[in-house]
Amino acid sequence: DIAAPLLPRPASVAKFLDGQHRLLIGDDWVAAASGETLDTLDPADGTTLASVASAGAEDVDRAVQAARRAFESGPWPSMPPNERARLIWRLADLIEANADEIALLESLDNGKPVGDARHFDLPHAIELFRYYAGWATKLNGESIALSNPGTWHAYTLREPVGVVGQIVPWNAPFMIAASKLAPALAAGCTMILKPAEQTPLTALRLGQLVQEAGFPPGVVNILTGYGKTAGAAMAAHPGIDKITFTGSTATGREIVHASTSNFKRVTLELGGKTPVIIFPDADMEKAIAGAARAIFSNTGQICNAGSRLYTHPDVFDQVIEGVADIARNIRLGRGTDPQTQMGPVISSQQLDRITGYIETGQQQGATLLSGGGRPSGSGYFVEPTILTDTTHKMDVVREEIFGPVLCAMKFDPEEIDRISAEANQSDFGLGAVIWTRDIGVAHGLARKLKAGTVRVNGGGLDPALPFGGFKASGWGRESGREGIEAYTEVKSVAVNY
Ligand code: TXE
Repeated sequence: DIAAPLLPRPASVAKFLDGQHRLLIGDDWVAAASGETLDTLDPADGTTLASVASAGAEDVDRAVQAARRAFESGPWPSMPPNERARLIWRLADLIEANADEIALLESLDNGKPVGDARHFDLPHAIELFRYYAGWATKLNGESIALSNPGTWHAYTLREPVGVVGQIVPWNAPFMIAASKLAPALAAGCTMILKPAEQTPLTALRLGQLVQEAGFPPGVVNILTGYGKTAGAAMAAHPGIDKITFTGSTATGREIVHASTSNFKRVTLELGGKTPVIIFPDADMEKAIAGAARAIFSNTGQICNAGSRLYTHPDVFDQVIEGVADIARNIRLGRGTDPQTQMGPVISSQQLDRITGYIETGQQQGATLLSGGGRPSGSGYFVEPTILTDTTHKMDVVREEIFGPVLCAMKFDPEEIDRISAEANQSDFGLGAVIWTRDIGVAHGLARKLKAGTVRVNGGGLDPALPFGGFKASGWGRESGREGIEAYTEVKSVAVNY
């Protein structure tokens, strides 16, 4: 069994796990109306970590009422923005003070290496709260220059959209929850957050910190529960004004259909199939390490994981040998073990899905260059895997695998248009990565790629940078100015003087 024995858990984490895990509705932690619970598992060994309340339609209804009261008659939207900003900043401070504990909980629940949670997910989440705390006082409308002015003038207001439902996946639970809560809070919305059933724990810890920070009751409500019950009830509920969702394209489609009940505003951050394009003039050492990181970080469970590698024929062998060498040396293990470089995937379903893709890929003609195996044991582990001889006809190249599986291809170097055409040959359009020292190639290609984010030579993630996708990768953007404006309605006011 490759999962090392469990390390002793710090007292605060053990206490949290042993406690009750209920729903935060208004100012109270309550059981689900049905009394039902669901178990969250440790993906490193399949054992139960904790049981949490499993919310149903009735609980969604109660949470909507609490959020509606807080929005219509509570102090939140009418609170001076600088006071809202202070509360959001206080929440960031509390998260920072508890970051070790939250990172460990995230690692236990999701399986990711605790160092990744502590040094990537948590700092980014904290920065998101601080970045958006600043926006609370800067959300302006405009004075409008009319095309046919008379004795009147006009301006726009940006008002909070209202009660927001936020549905979060399991791959980066705390960070993605932060990316939805922070702008919604700054805009003056009230919200119902639903973490994924596989990873409910850090959202519940966040709920405790929201209370400790002193947010008015009902501003943040947290419902743990299944997608088909709690999530679907949120998407359909007429009392919710906006849904923001990160997850699969199929579920995104269901949410869109359900949300037409009252024409909710909808923001969707869905799947991806990010191309990584390597030119021969690139800094090869960095490009190879970057290509490996892009697909193996978080065990490949990243919406913009670099799952399609396009390499110039002259450096193809060097690149894939380099990436394969890294892959063979990645240390798999339990996320809470500080030696671990790659944790398990989230669930037995995801494990079956990923190994299924690796098999189908080979049946359809791909060559397994490295990995492909499942280490023995009860955890949901899969080796970092590289497939070559892949083509656009294969499922592994077209569909999101959401695991550590790279499809390596050569691009035709004749013209830049052909390279972008191949990279764009996908239903998705979330991210794209370019490695080159030629600024003409970099900027020229960046314009041609149909992707919400283009990274050249390893640029990263930032709260100020809009994030989202073209095509089937979603609707709208999170982060940056666009990310907070998505939580507002624009109102035009015309005044005859
Ligand atoms: O996702 P779902 P799943 C992709 C990835 C993965 C696949 C399946 O390809 O292999 O999705 O994962 C809630 N109404 N991504 O099935 O179903 C659910 O409870 C409302 C990409 O786990 O999309 C959870 O909170 N909500 C991705 C959230 O949706 C519903 C991250 C995500 O679950 C619902 C995760 C419904 N009918 C998976 N059904 C990314 N873009 O980063 C489920 N949910």
